Amino acid sequence: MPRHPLLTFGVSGVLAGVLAAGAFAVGSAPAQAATFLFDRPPFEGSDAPATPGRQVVGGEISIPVFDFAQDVLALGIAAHGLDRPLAFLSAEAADIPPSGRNVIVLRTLDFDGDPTNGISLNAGQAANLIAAAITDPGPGIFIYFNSGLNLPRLVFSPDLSTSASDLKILARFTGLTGDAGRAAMGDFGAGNFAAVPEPATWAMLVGGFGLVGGLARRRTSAVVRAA
Ligand SMILES: [Ca+2]
Repeated sequence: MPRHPLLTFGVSGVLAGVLAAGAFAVGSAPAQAATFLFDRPPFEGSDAPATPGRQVVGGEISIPVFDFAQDVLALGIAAHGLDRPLAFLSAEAADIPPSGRNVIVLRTLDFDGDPTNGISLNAGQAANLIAAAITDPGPGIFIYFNSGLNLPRLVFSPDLSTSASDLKILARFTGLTGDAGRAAMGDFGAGNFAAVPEPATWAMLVGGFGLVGGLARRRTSAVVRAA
């Protein structure tokens, strides 16, 4: 990084402006937003691609605190084969349309809708409920409430429309357990999800923005990279 006197001066001046504007606008330090970044190929290091068929691959990260007002679950575009924009839906399984949605918060909590045999749902059963509704092939992510672990989990599927696709559990929300956790399923919104460029592209973008962008971003957000 060249240390050009004019660049240093320019950055300092802009930063001072940002800090002053922030102080006037907010009056106190803003809460720090977190971005949970999933930008590695989801089945990297597993045998799922070689032997496909509803394999739930481990390695999920734990998210103890999730701020619904500002935190983001970010998926690498190429790593997850995302060929279209993210389209959010929070709904019961019966209300999932056959196409057009690839980010789903599944509000259904029971795999068979029969409470007399217990309320039970795992990742494969959740994926089955979604696949039964969706007919348009394509990758996507969903969040469901796991009855055994008693918390929500974030899952990637290379094809939401089939019950034969492999699954990769990306994260578990360890701070959202029990009834409070089930109620919090309704708090997820479209703003909590994003598709992001791969690391190389990301680096180019940040480089394009320059040092100002990098410093500003670092000050206002924390990025948690999930392997
Ligand atoms: Ca049941």
